[in-house]
Amino acid sequence: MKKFISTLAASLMAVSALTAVSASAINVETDNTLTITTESLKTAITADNGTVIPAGATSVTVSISGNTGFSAKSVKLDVGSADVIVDESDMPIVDSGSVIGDSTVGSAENNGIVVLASASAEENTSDGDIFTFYVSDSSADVSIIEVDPRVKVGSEVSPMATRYSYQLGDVNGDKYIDSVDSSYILSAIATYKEETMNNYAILPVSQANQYLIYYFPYRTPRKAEVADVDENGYITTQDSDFVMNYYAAMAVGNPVNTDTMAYTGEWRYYSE
Ligand SMILES: [Ca+2]
Ligand SMILES: [Ca+2]
Repeated sequence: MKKFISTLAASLMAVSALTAVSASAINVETDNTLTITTESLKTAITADNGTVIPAGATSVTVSISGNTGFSAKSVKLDVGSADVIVDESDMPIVDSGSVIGDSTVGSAENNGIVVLASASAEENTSDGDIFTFYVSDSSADVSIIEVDPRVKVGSEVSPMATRYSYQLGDVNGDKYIDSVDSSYILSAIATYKEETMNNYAILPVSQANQYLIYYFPYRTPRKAEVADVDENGYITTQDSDFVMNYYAAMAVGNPVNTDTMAYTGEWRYYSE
C-alpha cells in the first residue's frame, strides 16, 4: 500500500471559498486534503455495480480529510499507462465511499486521464473515502492533476438574436455544466419528495416551472426545462446521472454520447 498526499491546497481553497460560509475559516494547511491510496487486491471483489474485479487488480481510493463540506466534488487523475477497468459504456467502474454515500457519481477515462465526480442534494461533511476505482495493473502510479476541474462548454450560436436560450444541464446558468448542476437537480427532487411525503421522486417540469424559486432557490433558472436533459417532461435522478456523465466525459476530452448523456449540452431556444 502506498500513499500520496496532494499538494492542491491552494486550488481546494479557491473551490471551497465558493461554498463555505466564511472563507477565512478555512485552514489551507489541513482542510480538504485529498489522499490517494492504492492497494493490490489479494482476492477478487465485487464492485457496487456487480462487476467482479479480479485478484491482482489494484484498487485506487481517493479520500478526504479536514472536510469543510461539499455537495459536488470531482477529481482529475493521471493513471499513466494503467489499464482502467470500465463498464460496457467505457466508463470507469466507481464505488462510492462513506463520505458521499448514495450520491450520483460520474466517471470517464481517456488517454491515462480519469475524472471522477459526485453530486448530492445534501452537504457531505465527514472525512474518509470518496471514490474507489480499479485498474488491471498491480503497480499503478496514480496522481491527482486537478480538483474540481472546470470545463467550459460549447458557445451558443443563436438562430435568432431576439430569442431566449438555455443549455440543457446548465441549471444554474453559469456557462459550465458540472456536478454543481447535478446537485441542484437532486436538491429539487429532494424538495419534491419532501413535499409529497416521500411518495414521488419524479418532479414534473410543469410543476417545477410553477414554483421555480422553491425548487431552485440558489440560482433560479428561467425555465425548469434546463434540468430535464432527456426532455421526457420529468426531472429525475436519471437527469442528474446524464449531467454527471457529460461533465466527466468533457473533462477528459471524450465525445458526446447521447446514450449516456441524453441531450446535455445542447442549446434550446424559445420565445416568451
Ligand atoms: Ca452550471
Ligand atoms: Ca428527464
